Amino acid sequence: MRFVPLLLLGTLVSACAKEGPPVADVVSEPQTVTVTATDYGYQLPSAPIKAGLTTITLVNEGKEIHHLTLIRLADGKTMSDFMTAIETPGPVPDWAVGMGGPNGAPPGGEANATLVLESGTYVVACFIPSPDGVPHFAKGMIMGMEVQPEDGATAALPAGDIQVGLLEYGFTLSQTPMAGKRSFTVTNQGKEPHEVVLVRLAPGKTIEQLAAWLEAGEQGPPPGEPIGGLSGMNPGQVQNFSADLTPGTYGFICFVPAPDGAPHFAHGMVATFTVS
Ligand SMILES: [Cu+2]
Repeated sequence: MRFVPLLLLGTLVSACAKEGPPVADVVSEPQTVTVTATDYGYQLPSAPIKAGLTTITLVNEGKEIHHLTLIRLADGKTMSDFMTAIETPGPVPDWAVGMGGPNGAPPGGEANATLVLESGTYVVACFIPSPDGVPHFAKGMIMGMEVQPEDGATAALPAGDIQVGLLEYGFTLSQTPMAGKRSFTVTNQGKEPHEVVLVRLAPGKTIEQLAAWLEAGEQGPPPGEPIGGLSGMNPGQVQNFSADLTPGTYGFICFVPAPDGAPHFAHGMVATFTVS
């Protein structure tokens, strides 16, 4: 195994020598976009958002848990087309593609997502339900967002500390995370859209108890709290998120509905791990 890094290095060096762009042209720092969430709305930055490697931070100033789901609309489709489509029961149309975004921002906290943004027209929306059962987007937490073409070369998505796979129906982890600030690279390896919510469980509580609590509209004492993750991603999507991990028990969970209408966690899409 000790030869692998040397071989990889050799491959990278020769690839750069042949076709790599000059170092000065590569933008290595991601564009940063900060979005504020309230009960129930978003405040997007006033500066234009460009395509390319981007970190979106969702700052939750509300009293409820929020997320930001990026939905890219096919060319020619509008926000009002999307509003009409989601009022119709059944699957989301093919022209609206779930492209992740920061998930599971606790009240007073934040969540982040790093991704290579494509230019185009997006809808940003929160699908988390309130205690009354009404999802936040139906209370106004939905808006359009334009992403302009990038200026030049952009960096690729960096590899995170831990690789996470999403599939029907479960999670794979390349390793158990250690305490500290950790970055996760999440790939949807399945055939359906998936999300990941990272939760820190309260002592003695299970991920199933937390799922039931969230589904019931966060009533009663919380069995844990979300500390980040990535919103609904279509198959093939890859994004990063980071979270500060203190020793304790954590879980991953997916709430995306399956074709039978049941959320993925009810089909077993949960995972638990202990950070020491
Ligand atoms: Cu899922």
